[in-house]
Amino acid sequence: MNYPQLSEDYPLRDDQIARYRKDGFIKLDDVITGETLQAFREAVADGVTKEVGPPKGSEGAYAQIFIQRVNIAQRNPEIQKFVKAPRLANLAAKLSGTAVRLWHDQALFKEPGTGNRTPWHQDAPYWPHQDRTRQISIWLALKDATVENGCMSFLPGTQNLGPREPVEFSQPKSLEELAPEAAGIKPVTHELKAGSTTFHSGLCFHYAGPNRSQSVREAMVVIYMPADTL
Ligand SMILES: O=C(O)CCC(=O)C(=O)O
Repeated sequence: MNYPQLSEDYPLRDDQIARYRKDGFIKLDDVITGETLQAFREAVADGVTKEVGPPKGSEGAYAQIFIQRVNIAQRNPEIQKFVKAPRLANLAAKLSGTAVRLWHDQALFKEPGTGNRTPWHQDAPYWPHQDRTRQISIWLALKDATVENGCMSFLPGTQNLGPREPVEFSQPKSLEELAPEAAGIKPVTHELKAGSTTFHSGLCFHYAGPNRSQSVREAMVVIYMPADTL
């Protein structure tokens, strides 16, 4: 089936672009909606179940944070159709101000009970690129993301601090240790209804809370890098 929404442009405003560049993140509502959202969610949920089976519970500290399926779209044509949507790539390009290409995708499912807090971190320090300033991630809520089930929080302006050490998720560090200059900056927490998104810079510090709800927190993340990345 075809989903016309995937190739239609989202009505992004100039003030939203300016806000992303100032803060290093932005919330955009209703990026994927209706039957397109339903099909995207089903494709990812089915794909994750096929790859990992039913929830297994804890397997060490990292596994307790979330079920992570990196590049699931490469293994699953149904998911690929959504991950490669021009609507998503065009938003990433306009916000970051550069032509982009797909870097990777990941399904991140935080299980109830075992889904611990995702520690404060930046993304780009984990990546091998020469220039780490312009990567951008879309975090799409496949189901409503709330404080109770582990939505994301961001530290505005921290994309300007430059890359810090990559954080070992099983041995989290405090923000004071990672970025003492960020003391006093207030985190912004974004609950999202299904189909809404946050976009964040690969250098903006962020974390997600634990899942204290009764059901899985389902998110799909699509990460882009500048087209000329080496
Ligand atoms: O979903 C999460 O728990 C963390 C996601 C994250 O860190 C990211 O998308 O960069």
